[in-house]
Amino acid sequence: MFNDKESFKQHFKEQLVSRLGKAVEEATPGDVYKVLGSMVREHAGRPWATTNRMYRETGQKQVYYFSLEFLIGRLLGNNLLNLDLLDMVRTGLAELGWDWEAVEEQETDAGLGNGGLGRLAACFLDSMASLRYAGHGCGIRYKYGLFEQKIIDGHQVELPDNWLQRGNVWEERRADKAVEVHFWGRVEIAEEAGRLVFRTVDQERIRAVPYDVPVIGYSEGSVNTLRLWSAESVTDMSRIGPGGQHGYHQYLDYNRSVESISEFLYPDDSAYEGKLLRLKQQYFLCSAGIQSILRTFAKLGRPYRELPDYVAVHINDTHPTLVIPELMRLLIDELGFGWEEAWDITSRTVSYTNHTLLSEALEQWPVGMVRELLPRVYMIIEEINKRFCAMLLDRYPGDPERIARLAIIEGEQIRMAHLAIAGSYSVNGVAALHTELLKSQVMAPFYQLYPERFNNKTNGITHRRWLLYCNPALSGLIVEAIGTDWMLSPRQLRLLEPLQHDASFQEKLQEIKRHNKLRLADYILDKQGIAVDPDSIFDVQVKRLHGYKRQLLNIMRVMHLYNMIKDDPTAEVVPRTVIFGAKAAPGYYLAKNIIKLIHNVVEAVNSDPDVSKKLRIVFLENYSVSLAERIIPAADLSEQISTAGKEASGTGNMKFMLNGALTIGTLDGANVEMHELLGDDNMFLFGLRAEQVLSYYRDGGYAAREIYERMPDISRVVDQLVQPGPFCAQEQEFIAIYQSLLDHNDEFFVLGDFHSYLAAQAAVDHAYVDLSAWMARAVKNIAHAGHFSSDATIHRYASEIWGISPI
Ligand code: 26V
Repeated sequence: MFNDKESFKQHFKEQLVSRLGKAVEEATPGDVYKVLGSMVREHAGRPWATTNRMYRETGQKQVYYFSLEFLIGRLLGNNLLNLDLLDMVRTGLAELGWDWEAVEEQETDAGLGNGGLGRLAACFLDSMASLRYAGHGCGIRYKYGLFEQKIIDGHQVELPDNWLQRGNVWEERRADKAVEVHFWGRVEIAEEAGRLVFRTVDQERIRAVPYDVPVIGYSEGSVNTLRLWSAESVTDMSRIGPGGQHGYHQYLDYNRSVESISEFLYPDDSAYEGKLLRLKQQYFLCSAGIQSILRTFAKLGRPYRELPDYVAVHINDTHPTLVIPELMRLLIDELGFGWEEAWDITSRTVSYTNHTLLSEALEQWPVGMVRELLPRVYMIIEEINKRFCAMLLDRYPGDPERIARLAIIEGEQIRMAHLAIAGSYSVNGVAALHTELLKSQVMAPFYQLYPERFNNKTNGITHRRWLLYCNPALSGLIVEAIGTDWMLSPRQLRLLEPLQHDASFQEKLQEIKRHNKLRLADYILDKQGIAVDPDSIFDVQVKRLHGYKRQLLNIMRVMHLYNMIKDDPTAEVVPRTVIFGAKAAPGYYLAKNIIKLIHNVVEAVNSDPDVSKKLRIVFLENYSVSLAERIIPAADLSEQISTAGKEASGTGNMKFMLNGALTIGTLDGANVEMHELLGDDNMFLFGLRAEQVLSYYRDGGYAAREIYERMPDISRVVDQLVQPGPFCAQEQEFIAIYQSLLDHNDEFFVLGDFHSYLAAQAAVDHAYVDLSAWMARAVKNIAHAGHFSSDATIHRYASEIWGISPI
């Protein structure tokens, strides 16, 4: 049906009628999306089956990437791109009178993630399929994804993201592959044939039903599977729960409680909260996923002790750490293994990635909660801890402090990172600096214990979605210049480097950037009613709102700039459009206060005729994958300004670089590696280094109030947070921010880095005035961005952690 354009058009028209029962003229863009999506899904059916059969028949090692989050966004355009059908379909639709963009916009984002961690999982799926690795995703089919953000009077309001409302053409429900997951109950221990056997009775039974989504690799890649689990009631209602109650009302209660498990994604990526429902989600995913893996493995007819030769289970942060005790439980209780052998199998199967250094995000589950909800799993965790501590006592006799620091259970808490490290064979950080800090600070005693387990895998992004798909004009220019090899080997983008100073190439690049800026400007005008100047610097910070990411530093320099222009309206200012996009966790008060502050500044700046000629501020509502695809190609300047040592890697930084934006940033996360590639001239660095930040935390010596008192430009801005004036209608409106800076000594060094940031911004202005030199830097950035392809990252995971090769 996709052999050529004419047959596509023919087929598409027939399908419109036969699937919808409508005449072609009656079809809406929504109809067109649905029919086209179904056709693409069907087209992928054959290669999907072929991939699966090959995996079955060759028995090659399979990787299962467990993640509570997969932030995949839209699939239609990306799937067509990977199938090499995008151009043909676009033209075919146009000839039938349909506008591709309008059709594409019909697809609701699959927003099953909070931010970087979930998006990384999505990029990895794309790379694994495209490079023909046997790697699959294992996650939850949340009924509601990350909340939709509405801004009302400058405040964030969260609305439910009912992304499945209009159906999902990509998923296949596989009722035949359902498994059961059990909660609560009590463990009965008996002796049978000289060994202890454990049976848990009186449990609540849940049916886990997988919905499979094909992950279509690029250009003859594999079609792997993203398996998303949904919680349902068991079908035989006779024995649904403790005591086997079975009244009608009990059933309805049970039903509601079951469905809540896969109801919504937790929207908090800032502070860990020990919520029972979240623990249920984690165990639900782990148990269903591991059972399904063991079923598939059983069909190979190999002994279970060979599991690590055929299966790798990777956990995306500690959220799926319960795969470790769950695999132990199944091996011991269901398959009859002894402890030692089960432990050997498990810890040679599981590997773990850490994504954060922030102590408030490290997961710890209360012992009481785990013991009640998962009694048998808790027993196993306790035994793991007991044996682990015995080993430590052996190794560090007379050092009880060290043992307490390493223990998995400490006080009444289970430390999930400790369990993840103890029960896996590989622990990796996500950028060089991050991994070094893990080894030297956060996880130092573990690094001393198991140095061979620690390794770095710097994050990456898929250039297919983040260049080929979202910036077709730039892709076209690159093809014109260096051919198409880079599409399969993104490092070949290096071939652009000689064109850095080529005037004609620069000009074309500039034209494309301008075109993308105009497209974004249209969107901004349409959505927010703000007119922006496409010749101004598009200065962009889009990412989750968090103290350490320092959107506050950015908006305070805008306030400062406003003050400068008001003081001297004739001052020379290089025009800027400062663009923000950010969701705040619903319970994160300070973050929400910063969103309100940004909106007040938007009001003050954009409505002031002195200021708004040179400066416009925009806050784009509901930042998401599809919005990122529109914003990033249009950016001139990428704001990556986190407090050094706090951002594990960042991946937005890489997307901007690939699309020819220059970075203003700190030496944090993967910015450090960008700087190594680009040098001082091609990046605007500023601020404290990670060691300085560390030494302030360790030894003190940072005094925010002193800076405030010494620096009139800083105190002026800080005071404007609480005094009625341009940015503050009611007195004390931003007292929380004010206090975080002065009373709590500015945890993230906003004031400490303020002048250094201003200096870097001045260097940006200076650089932008010479557009040709700016474009030369942009070319250099694009030329080096292939380094951050998730293909390269995945090759390293495959060879250095999972031990697999492409087919
Ligand atoms: C934290 C929590 C805390 C407990 C409740 C649920 C929840 C959900 C998500 C998170 C966020 C985990 C950390 C995270 O997203 N890290 C980001 O990972 C990116 C990919 O490695 C990396 O680029 C970012 O720098 C890092 O912040």
